[in-house]
Amino acid sequence: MKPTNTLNAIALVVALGFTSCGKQTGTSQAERTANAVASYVAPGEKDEYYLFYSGGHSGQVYVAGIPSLRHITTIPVFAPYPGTGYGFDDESKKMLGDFTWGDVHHPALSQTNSKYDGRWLFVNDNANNRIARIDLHDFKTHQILGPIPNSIGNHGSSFITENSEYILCATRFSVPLPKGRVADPKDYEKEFNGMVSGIKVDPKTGEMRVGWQILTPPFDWDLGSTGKGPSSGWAFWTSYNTEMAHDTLEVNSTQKDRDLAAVVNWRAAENAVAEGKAEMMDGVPIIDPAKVPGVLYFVPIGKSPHGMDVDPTGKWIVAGGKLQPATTVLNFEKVQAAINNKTFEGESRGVPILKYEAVVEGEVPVGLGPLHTQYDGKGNAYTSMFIDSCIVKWKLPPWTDAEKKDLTKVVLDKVPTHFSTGHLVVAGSDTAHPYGKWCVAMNKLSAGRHINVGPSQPESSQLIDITGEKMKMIAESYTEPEPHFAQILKVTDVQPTEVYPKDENKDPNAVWEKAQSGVTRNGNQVDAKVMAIRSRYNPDRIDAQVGDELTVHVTNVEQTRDMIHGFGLIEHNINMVIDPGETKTFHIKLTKPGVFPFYCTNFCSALHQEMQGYLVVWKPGEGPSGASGAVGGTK
Ligand code: RUQ
Ligand code: CUA
Repeated sequence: MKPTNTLNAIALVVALGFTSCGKQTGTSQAERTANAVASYVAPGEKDEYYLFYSGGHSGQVYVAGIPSLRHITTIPVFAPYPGTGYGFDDESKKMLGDFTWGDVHHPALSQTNSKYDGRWLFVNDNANNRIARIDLHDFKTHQILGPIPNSIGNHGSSFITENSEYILCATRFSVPLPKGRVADPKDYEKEFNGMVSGIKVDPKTGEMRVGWQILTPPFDWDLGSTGKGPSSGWAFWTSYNTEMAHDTLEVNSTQKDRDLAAVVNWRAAENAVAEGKAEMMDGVPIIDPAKVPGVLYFVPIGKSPHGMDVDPTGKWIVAGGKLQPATTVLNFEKVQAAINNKTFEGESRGVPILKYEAVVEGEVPVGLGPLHTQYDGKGNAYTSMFIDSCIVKWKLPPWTDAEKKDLTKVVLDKVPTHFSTGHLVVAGSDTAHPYGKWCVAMNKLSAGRHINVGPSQPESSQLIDITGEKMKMIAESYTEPEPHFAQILKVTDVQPTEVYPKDENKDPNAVWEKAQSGVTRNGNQVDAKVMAIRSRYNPDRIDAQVGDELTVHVTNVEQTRDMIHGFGLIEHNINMVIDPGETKTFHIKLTKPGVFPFYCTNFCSALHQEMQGYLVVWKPGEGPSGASGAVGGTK
């Protein structure tokens, strides 16, 4: 079919509301009971898995339990979150920089030997070109890297390598480089550049830094995946807009019958940089693939694809072509052979394009709008169908001759979803050892699936049991906006701390007993070291003057699980939440005289309400001890 015809056909299908998956049939009472039991986590019992899902433009990561699908916590990342005081204390404020939002897309759990190691969770920010690290030892954000130089629209990440050596990223948008240079978008093809970035991860601390970058044509890079086993050291991304259009992309970027995927040899990139083959731009070594052969190749794949997923064996790479009713399965062995034998069908900006017929294993007719594929480690693939609204289970190669002749034979099962499933996640799919068992479909449109709460309709996710031959729809739940992908981790594969042990608190301003606490003045700098304990602050009075720079360090000296204290300061936009054993600091310039109460925001005891104090801001020259009035409060 010609592209326009395909588009028309799809438009017609969408307009008619026809889906090949059909409507979900009513479930019998016995099935309802069985499904309810399967997802029921009784009071006092706990879930078996964590679901970490991206919160899109809410800037956060959400944690739900599986199988209950209950929302358990929110991990604030790129946006302030008053619930945990994130974005109010000095440290988290500094991490957020000047931004108050991010667009979280694809979380990645750290891996060792292609298995989740329960150490870190990385997430990318499509909007402000950043990447963040959440430490699973306390489920908090500890680093935000970026904006990444020479990179715009950090969408094609976070894809982690088998031993967490790198987070690999590719740009969704292209601009003239270096950043800040201006060229007319009409000269897009000539003047604009995309980029692949290797973000190096410190194996001990998880600290990230920009390692190197590879210059690419201005295609819009989309989802990617890293290699393992035979494809170890490689990474893959789909793209749209290989037409290199700069306007009306809906039409102009859907002209060609195929788009190009990137095949990146990241080990070769690392070596090329070590051998001095890169040039510096904005402090980063950049490889021009036209000058350094062997680092980057292109492969034609289905039209306007989205997901690109390497299977657990590392042999098969599946791309979903949203505007083609099939997934494209690439054979990595054939990719290697085509590279070695130079079986090319052209080039783009000096980068060879591998011949499609030489690398493809087959096009599996899964239905309309294949978007993203996951694996159970038992030879099965699960693809989300955006247009058909369903999940399709199909069999990975190797295929029999009969199957090869008619690939409809490898399509095993379909389960309807509601509606327009974007992403799906199978537990552990991106490792060499998936947990299997559960699949979560993250639906783009809930379209009336929840009780009516007005036009801003909540998203929905659905839990599917994939243990049997046929998939089983088990449960459905509200999802925070806007899920773009998720990771599932077995609860027993991570051991988060429940309090910060006192002897691990290295904050020089921590105070553990009354004698250490107090207020001191140095010029116009007023420093308060406050101890928080059930249910009082010590000191509970801070005196200062208008014009002073006030720094307050609050230590929660509790070593008891869930004994959290807060510090809310009236009319100063200060809200800190301090976990047991933690010290947090805020800094403000005092600009208005008055008496401002501060109080504990977290319910901590029967006398929680009594946990309060006063910040007394005197007019200059006034105060209890004259012009420099700063007292330590009551002891
Ligand atoms: S993505 S649809 Cu980053 Cu698929 Cu959102
Ligand atoms: Cu401390 Cu409430």
